[in-house]
Amino acid sequence: MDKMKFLKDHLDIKPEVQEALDQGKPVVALESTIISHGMPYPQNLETAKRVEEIVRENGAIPATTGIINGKIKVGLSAEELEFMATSKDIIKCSTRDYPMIVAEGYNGATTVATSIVTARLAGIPLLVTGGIGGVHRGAQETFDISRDLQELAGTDIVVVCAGCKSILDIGLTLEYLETFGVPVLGYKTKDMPAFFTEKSGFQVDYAMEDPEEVARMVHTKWNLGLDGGVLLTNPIPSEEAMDEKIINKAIEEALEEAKEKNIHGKETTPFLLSKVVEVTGGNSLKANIALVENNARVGAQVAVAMAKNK
Ligand code: PSU
Ligand code: MN
Repeated sequence: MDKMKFLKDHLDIKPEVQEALDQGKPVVALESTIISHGMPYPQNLETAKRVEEIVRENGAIPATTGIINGKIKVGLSAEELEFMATSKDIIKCSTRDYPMIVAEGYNGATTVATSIVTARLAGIPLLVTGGIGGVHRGAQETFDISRDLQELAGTDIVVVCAGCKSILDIGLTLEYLETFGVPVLGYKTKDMPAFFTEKSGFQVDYAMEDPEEVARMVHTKWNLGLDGGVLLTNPIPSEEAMDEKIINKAIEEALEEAKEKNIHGKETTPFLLSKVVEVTGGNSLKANIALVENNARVGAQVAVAMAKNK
């Protein structure tokens, strides 16, 4: 089988993204599970568009990833973005689902894991998301560890996120990343953020003062032959952060209900996320949008610094 020919037929990189890549200009990859399964319409579409705008305002080209009719998209048109935001016929695509969705011509929303796979195919070294998946609470029993961590560990990429929600076991997630050699950086902070709040109670490995410092660190890693990803955690802006007690209570409630209903597998994360939104009456959605926008700004600035520092 000719791999090059296969990719030519199945990988659809938007011309402006390909042009930027050819010229060594900064590109920011973006995921689509947050659009199709992570936020309600119309906020999902508005946020996806705004995030792309912010990436441009900060000097980089946005490349939202997704799979439409089996075509792997790197950069979506306005119509495709709208499709990802409104269609009910979109599978949450993690790594094990990816070949099936492409082979059968289905639609797939890319998680962090498959956005990394897609960015790797296209040659994009930076991805912006809201929150990364990780080691779930009780993983000692369930073995529920997001594929996001493995793809991050095995790919030369920087993933910018606002930490992870405490629907996960943040301590175990950090241990797992340490085992796989993934540096966890804090953007202007030594505190590991917890998505809705600025602090999780855990520390990151290193605080980074500016995008240039991140770029220097990342290129040093790769030049040393230390292949694999870097996680840059960027805390939610303090004025947007949620009250820790309220959010923790919502998460506890969500976890309880998931247990009662025996929710498991790929349904777990979307179930917990939508429960939290329900329990907090939409306040968490507002915070979610603010932190994703903030990640887009920092991610684009880091992509610019990485393109300069090559
Ligand atoms: N965590 C969030 N918001 C999200 C997700 C996780 O706070 O939208 C999504 C991301 O797409 C992430 C995926 O890659 O869920 C992880 O799912 P799982 O735990 O099933 O691997
Ligand atoms: Mn899982």
